[in-house]
Amino acid sequence: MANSYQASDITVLEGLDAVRMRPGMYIGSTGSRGLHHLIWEIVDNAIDEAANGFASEITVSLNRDGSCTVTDNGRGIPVDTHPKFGVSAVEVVYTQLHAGGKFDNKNYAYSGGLHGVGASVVNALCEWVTVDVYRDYTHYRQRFESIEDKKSGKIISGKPIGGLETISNTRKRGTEVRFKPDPRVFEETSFSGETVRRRLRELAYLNAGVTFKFTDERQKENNQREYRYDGGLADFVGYLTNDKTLVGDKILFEGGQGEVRIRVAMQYTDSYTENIFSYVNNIPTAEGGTHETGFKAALTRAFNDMARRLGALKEKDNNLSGEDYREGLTAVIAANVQKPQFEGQTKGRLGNTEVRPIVEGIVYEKLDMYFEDLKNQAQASLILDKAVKAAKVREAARMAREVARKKNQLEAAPLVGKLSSCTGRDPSKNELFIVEGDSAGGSAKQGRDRRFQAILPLRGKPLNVEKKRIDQVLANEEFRSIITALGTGIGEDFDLSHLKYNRVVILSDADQDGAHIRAILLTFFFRYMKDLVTDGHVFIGMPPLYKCSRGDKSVYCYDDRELEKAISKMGRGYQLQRYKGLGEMNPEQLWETTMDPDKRKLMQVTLEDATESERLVTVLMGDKVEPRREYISMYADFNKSDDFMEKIDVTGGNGNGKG
Ligand code: 28F
Repeated sequence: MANSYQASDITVLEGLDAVRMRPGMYIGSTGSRGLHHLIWEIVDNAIDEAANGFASEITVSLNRDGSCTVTDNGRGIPVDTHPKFGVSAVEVVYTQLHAGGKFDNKNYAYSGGLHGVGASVVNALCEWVTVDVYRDYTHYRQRFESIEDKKSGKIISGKPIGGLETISNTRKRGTEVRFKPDPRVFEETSFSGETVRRRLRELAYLNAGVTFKFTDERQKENNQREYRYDGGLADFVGYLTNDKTLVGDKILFEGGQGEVRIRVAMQYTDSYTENIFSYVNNIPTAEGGTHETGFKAALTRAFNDMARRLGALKEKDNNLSGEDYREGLTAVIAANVQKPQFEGQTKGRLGNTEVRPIVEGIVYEKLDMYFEDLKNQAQASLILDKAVKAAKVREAARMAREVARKKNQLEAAPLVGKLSSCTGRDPSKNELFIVEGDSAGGSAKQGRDRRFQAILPLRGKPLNVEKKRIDQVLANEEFRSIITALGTGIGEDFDLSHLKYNRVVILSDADQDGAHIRAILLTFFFRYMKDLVTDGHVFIGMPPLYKCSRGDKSVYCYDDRELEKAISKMGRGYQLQRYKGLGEMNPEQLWETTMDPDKRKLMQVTLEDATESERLVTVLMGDKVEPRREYISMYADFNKSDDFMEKIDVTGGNGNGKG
């Protein structure tokens, strides 16, 4: 049969060409996240060397020629000839998909997890790769290229160019890998310095004592950063809470059983929200998973047992809920699992069921020991008092919701009154525009497509929820109308399946007030409806800043760059209108520039970096004035009013139904 495979075909297929044919299988996408996975793959191998105790410093440089260089000061990849393949271990590691040795325990195939696909996948998707090994007082080098065969037009991926060369003697030790992503694979091949810098800082927190050095050769100045945290996770929670008022000391512990290891750092603060950041093998699990549920179950059980022991709970009292004990808690949970299975929309949830009971056992035992210790009694009472108060407030809030629900014919009337709902009944098609100001709300109501677009005008600035308890949030008219309109409930009651609108679009002016209202609404969604954000339902509407017209020709410009282009195209004698606010546009203009799915631009809000977003929400919206003033003076560029947006990782997207 012509199409039967011989053994050789299978090895060829298994080769790097298979990777280039279906890159998404190995790195998830060929967009920005997939591009940056090339860096994380190589950095992972350097971190392995550090985790095994052989390296202490890892450097990453983004070079002017578009390549990236990663180095470590470890033992250096072995250079001896591999018995099975007859080439150096370096060549094996970079040309065989399932290279043996230290990488065995990583799940290679893109089985939902975007991780541990190995260095050879990086090689397959790059124009060229050079590997320098400094080992046994000798400097070796091997080069690989992906070249297009002129005759057949086929590309041979990651081909070794010559063997492993001996360059010179050296006293250096370690491995240096330089690689240039292949523009024939990636639409965009320029790395984001900010993305790399933030991830290296996070890796430094997760790998105590290892120095991470970052250089962005493409920036003129201020392009070097160095991160090293000897306190590891303890320093991480310190960073996450350093703008909050602390309650009690840090609680630190770690443990392991079988193939699972867990490290935990906890810090209570006087804020009302819980911030738990969990990781598996250094990979953020924003959607949680079995390690996180194990941790939460143990925490609830340990605190309820302690509450009864200390008499804070009487025999007849019900247990307090996990939510009560987690109010004001910032915690980092770092699990290490041999064969992690990642699930969920962005593969950010750990699925391994065996992990939950192991983590629950370790965390319960460690917390029980910690609070048995006499020196921690004071802290125990602080946490219990907070939890008892939180339970009372939660009960009050539940009553408030009950009352609201019971009277919702009356109560909800004014709220629904404010809402101009749409005629369509299919949530997957419907959109809710939350519009700043009545005049803009009026234009939006008239300009919209009422079949699938609902309008909820906001009167003035809503309450800043960062400093408020849940009952105060529920008491606020603006938020009550949003909660009622969305239909999901909030906090513990939140249920995404009740969402009435697939897209929630924040429409506010392009000025400071607009940015502040956007920030408050995003804080509210981030704190009380986080899955609305992580599930990709929250968007920022982008009204035009200018209208450039000449004669009967007119162009809407959405930023200064577009304006310059429009002006240069129009030449002299053009008219320029600067839109100060949405209210200045008539319904027709508002529709065609900002609401028409075929013409508008929406920015989808994603929580790429939850830790950073969390800290920024605290700094900007928290009640400690000093950090906010210092932050605003350092970072906010008032001309670019979306400065805050940049920080919350609003990733650009057309959002007109395709995204
Ligand atoms: C910049 C990226 O890739 N560092 C690495 C090592 C060290 C060893 C190793 C790597 C054995 C045969 C699989 C050295 N000596 N940084 C890196 N450092 N790989 S990758 O071994 C590879 C395995 O093939 C190493 C003794 N044992 C292991």
